[in-house]
Amino acid sequence: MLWQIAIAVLVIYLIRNWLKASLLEIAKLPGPPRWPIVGSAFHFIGYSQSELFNVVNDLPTKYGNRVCVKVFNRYVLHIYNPKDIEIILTSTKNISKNRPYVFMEPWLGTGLLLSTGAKWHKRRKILTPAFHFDILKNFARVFEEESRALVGDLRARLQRGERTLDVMPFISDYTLYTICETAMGTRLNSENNASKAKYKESVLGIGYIVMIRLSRFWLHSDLIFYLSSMGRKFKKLLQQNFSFTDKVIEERRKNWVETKKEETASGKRRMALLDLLLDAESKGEIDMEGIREEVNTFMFEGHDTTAMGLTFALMLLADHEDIQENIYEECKSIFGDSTRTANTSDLAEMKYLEAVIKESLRLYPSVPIIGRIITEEFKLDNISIPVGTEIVVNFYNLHRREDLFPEPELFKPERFLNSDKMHFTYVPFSAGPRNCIGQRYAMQEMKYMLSEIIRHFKLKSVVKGYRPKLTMDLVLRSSEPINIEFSAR
Ligand code: HEM
Ligand SMILES: *[C@@H]1O[C@H](CO)[C@@H](O)[C@H](O)[C@H]1NC(C)=O
Ligand SMILES: *[C@@H]1O[C@H](CO)[C@@H](O)[C@H](O)[C@H]1NC(C)=O
Ligand SMILES: *[C@@H]1O[C@H](CO)[C@@H](O)[C@H](O)[C@H]1NC(C)=O
Ligand SMILES: *[C@@H]1O[C@H](CO)[C@@H](O)[C@H](O)[C@H]1NC(C)=O
Ligand SMILES: CC(=O)N[C@H]1CO[C@H](CO)[C@@H](O)[C@@H]1O
Repeated sequence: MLWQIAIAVLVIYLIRNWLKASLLEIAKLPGPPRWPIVGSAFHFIGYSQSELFNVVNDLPTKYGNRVCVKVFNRYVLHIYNPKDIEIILTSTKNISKNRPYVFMEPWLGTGLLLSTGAKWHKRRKILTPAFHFDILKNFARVFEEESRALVGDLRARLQRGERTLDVMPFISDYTLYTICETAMGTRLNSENNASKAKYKESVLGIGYIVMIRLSRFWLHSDLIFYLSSMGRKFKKLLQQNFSFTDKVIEERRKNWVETKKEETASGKRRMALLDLLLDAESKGEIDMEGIREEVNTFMFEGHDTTAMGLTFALMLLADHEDIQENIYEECKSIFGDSTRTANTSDLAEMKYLEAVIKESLRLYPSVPIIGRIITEEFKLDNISIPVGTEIVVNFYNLHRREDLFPEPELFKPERFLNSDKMHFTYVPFSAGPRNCIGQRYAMQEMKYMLSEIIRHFKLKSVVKGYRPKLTMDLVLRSSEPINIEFSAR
């Protein structure tokens, strides 16, 4: 008798929930087929990581510019209209991150990227000075050295007869050196070569596992996930990862007291990001766990995004020799016959190169998709969006909307020459309070490296017009190597 009542109560509860949910206005929006209770959970199962990226990108083609995906009792709203995107990105209230980010937490902690509320505010305040214009100027020396070293490395390869190069792993070594030396004040060398390689490997592994976990709802529970082989592997990867960051922190801590004395004495205050964190620690504003979160966050965001940005830019340039020539001519007008490395005032003159980078980030935004969870009810036109709804903003699709960017698949830097400001139709660095804190840093680094490469080499694609299969975790990736042929100018 008792269990019969229990079942009856359960059924009534489920029906009531189902009715209530189906009355929601967002539930009436188009989306993949929904089943009772599970919703569209099965729509995303059984795909590889790269197929999954395609399934997500097909949503607007199939269902329009506001798509509702129901997964069990969660509603995920995918938006593609600039106006809707503006409302979400400029909101100062609903700035919490959604589910995929939660799966990243064991790794990035609640560092700047993932945190919310008061903690996020406080951290953003501590860290914003690390990207001040004057600090970036101080980084110029590192950017110059590293872009020169990169060219030297490429030259040495050519002399050994290695003309073709898989660019992604090569470039990401340099962006990792650069973030370590600028933000962390720690120089990587052959001594920590092995832990660097392991670190990069674990970043890729972690990203892969998070995405697969996302598409398999039964792995969403921590209990089940950590019992699975994937969860165990995840744990192992995290440890490799932590040992590398811990080394970087320890090294800086050793040198920090000395450096601080010296710099205060010489009146030269150059607080790199990690210095700011150590300084905040001495004032009791952050603890070691907090420092580790931020170092992991910045080490990852600061090297992987620019590495992918540079990789896709090089791929597109290799296919467009005329655009390479335009960059070369621009450099020639700036440097004449001099072979000196660029400095910051030279970079300011590289307008064409800037348009090239922007166009490349339009087609291949390093962070292709972001998400939020709504903490206060609001309206999109006449549709009310209840608390708890997850919002997904897909920059990759937005940037390829034919009505916003005619012939969207074509690589045309001219789009960004003398163009009006693109109001929320082009947002590779996001916008609003949670925009990319490293935006200027990233543009500077990419300009340094690309100009130095194009000044010294001609690039050719191994297969003309080749476009790799894409995949994503937090960052947009190619699931196949991108090989480019280099020859000296
Ligand atoms: C091409 C390069 C880059 C692109 C396209 C890019 C893009 C983005 C985007 C779209 C976001 C918003 C993420 C979200 O709302 O979930 C973001 C946030 C962030 N980025 Fe970048 N990024 C780049 C380079 C960098 C670099 C070089 C750094 C550090 C040195 C960095 C550090 C961060 C941090 C810490 C956040 C979180 C900010 C916050 O929530 O307050 N990024 N980035
Ligand atoms: C977020 O909260 C604010 C303040 O309550 C509200 O006005 C706004 O419409 C909400 N949603 C968005 C996406 O801005
Ligand atoms: C770093 O390790 C890789 C292999 O993991 C090796 O090919 C490379 O030569 C090493 N570089 C240095 C500077 O030791
Ligand atoms: C960059 O180099 C040029 C030419 O040597 C020089 O005129 C300019 O002042 C330099 N700018 C900076 C910021 O060092
Ligand atoms: C919102 O407005 C559109 C047309 O303006 C209409 O088609 C739609 O049914 C309305 N939705 C709701 C939930 O009222
Ligand atoms: C925070 C954390 O788990 N750190 C670990 C990093 O990895 C080393 C060994 O690889 C462990 O000793 C740390 O405890």
